[in-house]
Amino acid sequence: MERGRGITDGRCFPEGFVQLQNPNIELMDQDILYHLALGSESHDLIEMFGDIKFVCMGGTPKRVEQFAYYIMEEIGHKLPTGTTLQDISKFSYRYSMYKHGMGIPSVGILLNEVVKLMHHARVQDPIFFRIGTSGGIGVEGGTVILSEEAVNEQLEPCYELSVLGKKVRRPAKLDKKLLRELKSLHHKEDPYDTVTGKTMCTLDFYEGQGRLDGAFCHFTEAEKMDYLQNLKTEGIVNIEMESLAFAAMTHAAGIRSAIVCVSIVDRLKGDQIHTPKEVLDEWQMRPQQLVARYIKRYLQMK
Ligand code: R2B
Ligand code: URA
Repeated sequence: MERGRGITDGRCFPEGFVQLQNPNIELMDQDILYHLALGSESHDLIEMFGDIKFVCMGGTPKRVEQFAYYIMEEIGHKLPTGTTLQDISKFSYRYSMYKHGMGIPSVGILLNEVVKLMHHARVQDPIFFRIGTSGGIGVEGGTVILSEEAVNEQLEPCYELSVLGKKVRRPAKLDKKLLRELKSLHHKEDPYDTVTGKTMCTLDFYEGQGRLDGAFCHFTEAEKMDYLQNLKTEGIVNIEMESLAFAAMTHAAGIRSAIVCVSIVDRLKGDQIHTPKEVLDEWQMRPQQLVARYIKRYLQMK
């Protein structure tokens, strides 16, 4: 596969523009990005979004909003008088407030539309980050985890979806250079570890992640521990619910991407999230801090 500008293991497209692998789109009078409430003719997407460099996605509106304020502070970006952060998609800034809900279907819909948005807006070489939470495997709560690759429940680095009733499998690859760069931005003074490893993506939080505390459970604690220990042996460091689609779709679109999650529970020690909210809030800032360091360094080097 050809290598592109700044793309280490994704696809190459001229000038770094995001290309769509769908000939239908160019034939349409207008492409309506329904879930983003945007259209390729109703909005000037190039003017609004053409200068985007980074897309940061998270599951909860609060986390994403917090990140937007945090990164503005970090890079010294001021909103024009009279505008607020909610106006951001109207006034063309470097980043936008995109949240997704929980799980692959939710992030999959959003990624379809955000990738199309990148294409219509003629964004060049964007970098996508997923900032999230996860359950650690032998990794204590508060640890930041950088995904080397996303794997499914069969531990294959492969996103499977049904297209016209047939299973299609796509590689769930993340950018290796970006991972190394992020890893290098961990400071030794940080009061937590930053580790790398494989991330397992599941379709369910409870039985699907081997929890004993869902509404349904038909396995024993010994079976659960056996399962989780085996995951650890296979190099899985955390479990969450979006990484497969995120990795596979950004890779297929030739977009460099990384997944930065914090562990909110060590699954080898328990299932329930006991940690007080204030502590969880502080932990959830950690992936944001790492991504902010990357963005700041990028802006300084420009
Ligand atoms: C992490 O946390 C959520 C479940 O609590 C899910 O969206 C995920 O990937
Ligand atoms: N998110 C998950 O999907 N699993 C966990 O254990 C914690 C957060």
